[in-house]
Amino acid sequence: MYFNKMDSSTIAAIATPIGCGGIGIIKISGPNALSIADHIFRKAGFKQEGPDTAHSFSFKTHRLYYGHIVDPKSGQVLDEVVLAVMKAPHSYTCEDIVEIQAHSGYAVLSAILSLTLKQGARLAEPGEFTKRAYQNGRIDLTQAEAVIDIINARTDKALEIATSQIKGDMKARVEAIRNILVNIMIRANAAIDFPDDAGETIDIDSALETLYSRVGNPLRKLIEQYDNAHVLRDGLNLVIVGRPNAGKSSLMNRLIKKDRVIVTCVPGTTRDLIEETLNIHGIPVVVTDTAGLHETEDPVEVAGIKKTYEHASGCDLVLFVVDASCSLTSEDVTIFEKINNKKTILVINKSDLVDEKFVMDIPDGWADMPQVIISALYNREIDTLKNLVAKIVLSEPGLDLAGKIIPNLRHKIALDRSLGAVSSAIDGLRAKVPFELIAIDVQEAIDSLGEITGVAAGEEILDKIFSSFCIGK
Ligand SMILES: Nc1nc2c(ncn2[C@@H]2O[C@H](COP(=O)(O)OP(=O)(O)OP(=O)(O)O)[C@@H](O)[C@H]2O)c(=O)[nH]1
Ligand SMILES: [Mg+2]
Repeated sequence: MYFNKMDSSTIAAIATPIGCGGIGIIKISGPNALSIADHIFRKAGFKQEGPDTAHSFSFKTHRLYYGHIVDPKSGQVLDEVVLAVMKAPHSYTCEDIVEIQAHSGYAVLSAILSLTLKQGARLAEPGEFTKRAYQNGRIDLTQAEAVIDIINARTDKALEIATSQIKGDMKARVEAIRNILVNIMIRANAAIDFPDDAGETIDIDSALETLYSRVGNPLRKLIEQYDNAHVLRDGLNLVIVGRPNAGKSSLMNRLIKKDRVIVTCVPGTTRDLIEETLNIHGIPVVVTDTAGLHETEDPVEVAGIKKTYEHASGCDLVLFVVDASCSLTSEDVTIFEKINNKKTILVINKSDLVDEKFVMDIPDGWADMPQVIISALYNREIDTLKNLVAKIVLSEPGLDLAGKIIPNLRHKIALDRSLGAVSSAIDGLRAKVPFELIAIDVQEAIDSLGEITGVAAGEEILDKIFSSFCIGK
């Protein structure tokens, strides 16, 4: 496994959010964690002789100790605490860990943290505790990433994906595929070293079959699962577009169930992108209200319209709002043409202004768009629209999460690269190119998979992953 320089310092950080609360935790990890705790903790009932609290108290592992944090210089008691002790290697980082459970307030937590620093600990960098768990071989990179996914999960489905990953499901799948490639590589190397025996070492047909069905197919499946289900992990980007006054902002407010966006009868009310998050049947959704799209010279609107199209081009699903109370205009047609390549729901708004049997007269080319007739003003059929959004997302093949492994974007990029190299190795074998060249492709496929678990991940990848963590994790 690739490990960057091991750091033998003892690190400390506040592990809970800063603010007033019942409990705040300061975490210390490293070879001096126990001695630092020993110097600043006075066990309840311990008779202090002199200001220094160090009493060579012999901590037992996986025990809680009740007592006080005391400044060893002044003898001042800072807080009443519970100390959790986990000795190496049976801890989160595989190092000695002490967690000080104090009261949560900025002053008290900062004071205790600075005491630990005075005793020789160093302030932990973001994600450094998890990085140490990785460096000490307790978890692989996918499991480290799952930690942050669990922290960030906004819905139960996102949490389900993250917990499967922290259990090591992704790691196991990738390692299984990688091992098959490693075996092929061993045989390819033998064939290169002993070309006369190549026929015995490599059976081309069985190598082709293995590369295609035992490596290529599972890689394709994982990539497909990313494409189908990444919205459950990363969230669905939903954009509301339409002509001015179609009722986009009214719809936005209904979706998020609050009066977040200004609604007026003046066309061109919304000028900028307005983003909110909501949960639709377990799917985390980021919904964006946008400026009304039409021909205009107003520089503010022009800027807003440009932003709208840019944003819509990168979204997962468009809600295209039109006004039921009047016929479609050339502006509606222009909007449709610009968003035509995106997955879109036609939202026919202001149903309260038309009769019950109303059917919108739409151009032939629009017939494939699923549609829903709503009234944002009267809150009619908003749930039908939400159900349709969920149906469109969840009806993607492969969205039944049971037993499925959903890669993240970083994994998907590496999987793509690995599959590309495998395809090239298959082409090479068929074309009977020398094993030396095929071995290069197989090695690339192996290395790309190694990047996912960390076996072959460079410092840059590690920094990128761990810097996205919060301090104290
Ligand atoms: N009767 C009726 N009026 C609606 C409905 N939805 C919105 N309106 C009205 O239409 C007008 C425009 O609504 P907005 O939600 O501001 O429309 P918009 O599409 O955001 O407009 P811009 O921000 O200017 O692009 C307001 O007067 C709303 O009250 C509806 O379902 N029925
Ligand atoms: Mg608006």
